[in-house]
Amino acid sequence: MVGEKEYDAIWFGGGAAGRFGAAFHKALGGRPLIVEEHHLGGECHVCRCAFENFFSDQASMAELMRLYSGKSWYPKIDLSNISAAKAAELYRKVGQRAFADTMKHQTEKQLGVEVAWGKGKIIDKNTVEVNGKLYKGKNLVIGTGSRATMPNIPGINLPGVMTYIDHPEMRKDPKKMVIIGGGKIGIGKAAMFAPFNIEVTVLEKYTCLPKWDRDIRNFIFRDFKRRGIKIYEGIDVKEINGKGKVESVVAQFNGETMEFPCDAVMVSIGLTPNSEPAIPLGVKIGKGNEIIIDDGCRTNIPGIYAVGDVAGPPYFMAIARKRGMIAAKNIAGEDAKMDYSFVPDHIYIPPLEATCVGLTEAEAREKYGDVVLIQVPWGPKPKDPKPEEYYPGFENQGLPVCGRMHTLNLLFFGQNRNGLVKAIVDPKSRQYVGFHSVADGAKTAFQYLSYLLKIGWTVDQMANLHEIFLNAEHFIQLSRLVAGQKELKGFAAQVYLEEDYFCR
Ligand code: COM
Repeated sequence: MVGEKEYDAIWFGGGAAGRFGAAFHKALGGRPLIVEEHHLGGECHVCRCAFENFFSDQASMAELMRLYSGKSWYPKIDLSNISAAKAAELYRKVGQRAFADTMKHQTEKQLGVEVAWGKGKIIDKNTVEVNGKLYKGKNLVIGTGSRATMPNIPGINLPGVMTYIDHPEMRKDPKKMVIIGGGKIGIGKAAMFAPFNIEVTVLEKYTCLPKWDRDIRNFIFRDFKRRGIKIYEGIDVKEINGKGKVESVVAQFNGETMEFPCDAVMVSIGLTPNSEPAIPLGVKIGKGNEIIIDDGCRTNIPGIYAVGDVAGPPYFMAIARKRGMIAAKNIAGEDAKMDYSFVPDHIYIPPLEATCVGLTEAEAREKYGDVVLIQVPWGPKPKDPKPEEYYPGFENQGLPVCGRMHTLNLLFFGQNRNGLVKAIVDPKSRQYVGFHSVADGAKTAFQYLSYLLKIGWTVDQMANLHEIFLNAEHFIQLSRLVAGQKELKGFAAQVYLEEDYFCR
């Protein structure tokens, strides 16, 4: 049976890219149809952004209870029975459904975008079949997302091996978890599981968080060391062992074989685009399984677009949504282009978050020579100060981070756990070239900071903004403190005690 309408575009997949793209397309006056089997919003509310937000909030609670327990007026809190599986269960029962309803309501009712619910089959570039009905479209937009990349090693299919997709499905709390892969997913998961009394070890083949600023990396890994999260870099995982379920991970490290006993494994070595449904159309596929697109999200076949993760990195929701928007504009006859400059990045590391945009200090030094750092904390870092004790110079160690923990950090986070903020400035132009933070709540500002970087925002312009003090990222007030200087000096960097954060 052929539907009576011809749509301007069939959006194959209603994830972040397809949902936003179709909504934008409709707003532009087009006739979009989304084809979606499961939920609008894709994996976001099932196992990605929304779920991670919820789960890391739970992990933050647990970590803060541990930190504050018995201090000042806080009662002693017994955390021996806390459960990551229960947190996941709550989200499964309430959060997933609530988000799914919201997406559906917003898309279909509020925005009036049509959705054909069911498993779609692409017949040709103008025809998609759903539940035996044929839908016709002038254009086809593929937005089928990505999946976790799995290493081809023995034991990978054993029960107990998970990816981010299975995380909300946890039914039991593991005691020991090995995380394979120390990218932003793996490092985030490590910080999320550890507060639930799970012993976590991260095994990374190369370097953890290689693209992040050194100070941010140092902060995270120092904090991991203190919390007992072990990290191995340069380690090659060979197999996962177990009789009927995961019992250990075997790896080569410094020429030796090592075995890591565990009852759960989280695989986080990367993402693979789900380009398979589009292959019969003849679209070009890249080495990473991604559909190759131009900067207008067009594939090599006229009338076929690809948006979101299926078109390859950067794997970031804002990029997915924007690819949808750009495809919609181009279908509507514009000539719009993606702009991949100054894309921020973010990791939940409960109880804090790491966020960055622009150049790292090393990249900025290479490009601009000497750069100015506007940073707190700065100066020498005391070795393991105790909570609730005054240290001379402590004011310099304890400034940043508001949000969830607000000023409590200053008193309770003796071990310098209260985050850091760092702006990097080219002193000649007085323009910012990078912003970095470990904080709580600063990610909101980074959405706008990325735009300010793009337009060449200067220290002097920043000094003219209106801060609401206290705030999570401090860039306005810190910049104002130095903006009067004819020759910018900034605040010097943090002096780290030489420490080795990694297992050897
Ligand atoms: C968020 C998914 S839950 S989407 O980008 O709003 O569709």
